[in-house]
Amino acid sequence: MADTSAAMTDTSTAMTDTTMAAAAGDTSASATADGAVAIKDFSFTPKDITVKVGTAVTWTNGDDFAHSIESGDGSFDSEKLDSGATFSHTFDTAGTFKYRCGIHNSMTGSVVVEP
Ligand SMILES: [Cu+2]
Repeated sequence: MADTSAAMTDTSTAMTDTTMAAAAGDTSASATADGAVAIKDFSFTPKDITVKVGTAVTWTNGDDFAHSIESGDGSFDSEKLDSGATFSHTFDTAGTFKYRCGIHNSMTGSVVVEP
């Protein structure tokens, strides 16, 4: 009898874990678990990325030219990123954060952080 009770408790725990795993790993959802933005051909891909609060977004410069990340509000600014360099920022506040390349101002993108 005691074993049955324990098994039921375990099932409940497992269901909770499954729900959390689905939320974090479901690539069909609009928000991604980890944010990755490629810098290539003078553009950010994806140009607009949606992540959950607490997610780190990493930019990787795939061009042969230096780029940088310059946020609109100064909350996340990178150094000059040479070819192959990366820059990460963890977004702890929900909202839409526009940014651009500090070297090529026509390169723009945004990070949408969902609560
Ligand atoms: Cu640039």
